[in-house]
Amino acid sequence: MYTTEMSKNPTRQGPSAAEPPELLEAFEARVANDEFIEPKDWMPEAYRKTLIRQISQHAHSEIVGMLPEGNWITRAPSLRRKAVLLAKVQDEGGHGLYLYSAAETLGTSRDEMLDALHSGKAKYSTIFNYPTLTWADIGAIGWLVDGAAIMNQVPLQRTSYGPYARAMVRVCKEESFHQRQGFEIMMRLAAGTPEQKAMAQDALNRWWWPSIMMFGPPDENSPNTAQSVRWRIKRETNDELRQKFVDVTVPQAESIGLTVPDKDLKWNEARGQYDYGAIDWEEFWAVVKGEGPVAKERVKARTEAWEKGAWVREAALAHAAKQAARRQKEAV
Ligand code: BYC
Repeated sequence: MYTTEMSKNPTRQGPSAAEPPELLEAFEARVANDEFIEPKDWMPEAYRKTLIRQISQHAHSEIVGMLPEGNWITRAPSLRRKAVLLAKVQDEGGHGLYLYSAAETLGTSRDEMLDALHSGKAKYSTIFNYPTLTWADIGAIGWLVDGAAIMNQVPLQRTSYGPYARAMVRVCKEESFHQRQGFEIMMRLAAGTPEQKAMAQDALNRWWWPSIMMFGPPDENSPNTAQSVRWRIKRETNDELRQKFVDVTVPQAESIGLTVPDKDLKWNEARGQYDYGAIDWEEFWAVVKGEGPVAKERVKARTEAWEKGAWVREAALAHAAKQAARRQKEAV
């Protein structure tokens, strides 16, 4: 089963005609009633597949997301910053594990999902295919990337699939600390020497547009949104979430004296929201297709980590087998 490739048609076509109408009707009614769907409940195949696609992509994003930040642990400017960053990167690893477990409840396996990541078939968030060039990038990731993640994931706490919704509760609490640590780094740099402030502004310049791309294509070009909203997998659309993120983040930038790199950004009194400039969707699709500045490096790093960790998996399995054998012996 492939996380990305497998799901294309059924998901976008909605429920298959072959599914028993009474089961489908009962399922739709439960979703409409805001009940959680649980692993052993009947669900349309396309619902299962789109969840595996989204949850596994999300899990991959968490573990690939450890790389750009992990890269700065040894270079963080103080022991406190190192400890905080180490804890944050460890949290992201934990998020990946909850999410892989949630996807496994839908009938896919960890090995299948990781195979799809390592072979380049699976997607993960475009944002992690950009490099972290300076310490300020770590601030920008926490502030903007975790900030965008929170905006996207808070509604997912009410997604219709129970295990995904429950995983999101803890993930969102942790992301909220992550966002604050990033903003605190940016705040300190922006209030520091002219060089430090310039470093913070440069990081904002490079991370702003990729961060607002993270929410996915505009609604009119988002093939999955309509069905996912109907099934209450997604509770808000890509554009709705992007707008909320812009509205919350622009005043934060202003409050620390930084400028959002968008000459068309302006408050729209009538809408009560910011208008923002055109997003470079060509760049977005190129990065989705694996052409991001450090895309190959990211997949290579994950593949090597998997291969080098083989002895740990083997040792854990051997230990579990020995324990099971001992328990069986004791039981007779
Ligand atoms: N990057 O129809 P659409 C984090 C793909 S990690 C790559 O709108 P959908 C963190 C999309 O998959 C945060 N691909 O799709 C970790 C689809 O292709 P397929 C990660 C993207 O699923 C460490 C196609 O474009 N968060 O928090 O309805 C450190 C059409 O799109 C992207 C999640 O994963 C993208 N940005 O909506 C710090 C949240 N956008 O699959 C922080 C959960 C779109 O049909 N995921 N594509 O071949 C979601 O909410 C949704 O899956 C998305 C996309 C909004 C991302």
